[in-house]
Amino acid sequence: MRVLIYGGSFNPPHLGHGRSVQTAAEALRPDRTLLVPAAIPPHKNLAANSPAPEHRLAMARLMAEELAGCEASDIELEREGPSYTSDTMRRLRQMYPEAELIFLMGTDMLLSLETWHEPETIMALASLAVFAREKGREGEIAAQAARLRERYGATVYVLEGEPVAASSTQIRALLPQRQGREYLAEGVYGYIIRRRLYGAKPDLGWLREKAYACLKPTRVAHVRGAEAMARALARRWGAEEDDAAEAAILHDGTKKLDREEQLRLCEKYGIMADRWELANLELLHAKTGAVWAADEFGAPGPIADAIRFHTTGRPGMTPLEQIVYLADAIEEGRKPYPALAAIREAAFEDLDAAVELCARRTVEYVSARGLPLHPDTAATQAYYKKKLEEKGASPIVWTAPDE
Ligand code: DGI
Ligand code: FE
Ligand code: FE
Repeated sequence: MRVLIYGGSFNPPHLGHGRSVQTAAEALRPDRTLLVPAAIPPHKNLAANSPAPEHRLAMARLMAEELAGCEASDIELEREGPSYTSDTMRRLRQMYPEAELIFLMGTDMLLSLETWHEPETIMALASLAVFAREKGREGEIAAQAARLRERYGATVYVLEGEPVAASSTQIRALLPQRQGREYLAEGVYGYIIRRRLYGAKPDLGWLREKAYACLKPTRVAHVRGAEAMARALARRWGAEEDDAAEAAILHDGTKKLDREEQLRLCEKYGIMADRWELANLELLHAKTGAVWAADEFGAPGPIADAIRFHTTGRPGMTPLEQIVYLADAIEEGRKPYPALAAIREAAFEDLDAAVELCARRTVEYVSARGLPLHPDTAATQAYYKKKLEEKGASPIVWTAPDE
């Protein structure tokens, strides 16, 4: 039996790791392949914003699921203190008394092996495998392999093949820029975004794909329109454009759920539907959408709040909240309604005036249909009316042609 072992910080595990271990497995044909995330890597300090070992293990497991014949092992997380490879090999020897253990390592690890904790133990218990990858370092690698063989009786496999160029450091730097997804297994990327590990923000192409899959096909055009309008308003008002887009992409994510499903989400997330929301399901999706976006896609507070208040608004909205509230109401594909043109124009002139008019129109719309008015809508209209008066502006005069 042969067990291939690939240790590392896996911070995060990426497709470069995946390709390396697969290429090694093709050459060495192990019966088992283990990714072994270090709890506390002894050789280097983890970057400051590194997630807990449990997260790195969970991500290694998710990546392993997408690699044939590969699994992640928690053996280094079971131990206290630095994760010495020699201890890991002792443990693996107990688990696989008859097996050839093969420890896959990078060039620098091979070259520095003798400075590790108990290198003789590592080489006595395990064979070593290294890629002859780095151009110009083949000589160094061959010399070190020969030296370890001679001096310690080590078995060293020097493997052919050029693994993918990707580094965890580089990926960690890309994730907050909404980039880096192409270096990660799908499950790992989703895990990172959901928890916003490394300060990650979602790639918006990826997010659209995920969010649209939750919509009725007929609603996709509206959400696209809301994103475009949110972007235009964000540019106009100096808000972060991609954050506005993110909120818009997610804003109606629970809209298609029926009453029962909405209420199940309330229960799941421990939120209460108020009596207006229970009376009019149109209102509830804003509340469930916000917690859904936070839970599924890690939407941070300001974005979740913009979703939360996109239907009714609220007093004292942030610019982002105002932008999403208005973008939803005035996107290019909105079925025409009275005051649409006036709100659209106002949205680029004065955000407060536009929000006031939009809320005022909702009050009129709701009362014309005999629906109960949500107190948040009433409070929003009153708040912005007062705010306009305080800044010496007056609410937009607008009367429906038929009124
Ligand atoms: O989800 P969308 O259709 O894109 O738009 P939305 O989230 O703004 O929802 C609009 C619906 O919500 C519309 O049918 C009117 C309703 N609504 C908005 N404010 C109130 C309201 N319904 C009641 N009963 N009370 C309100 O204050
Ligand atoms: Fe909505
Ligand atoms: Fe909407």
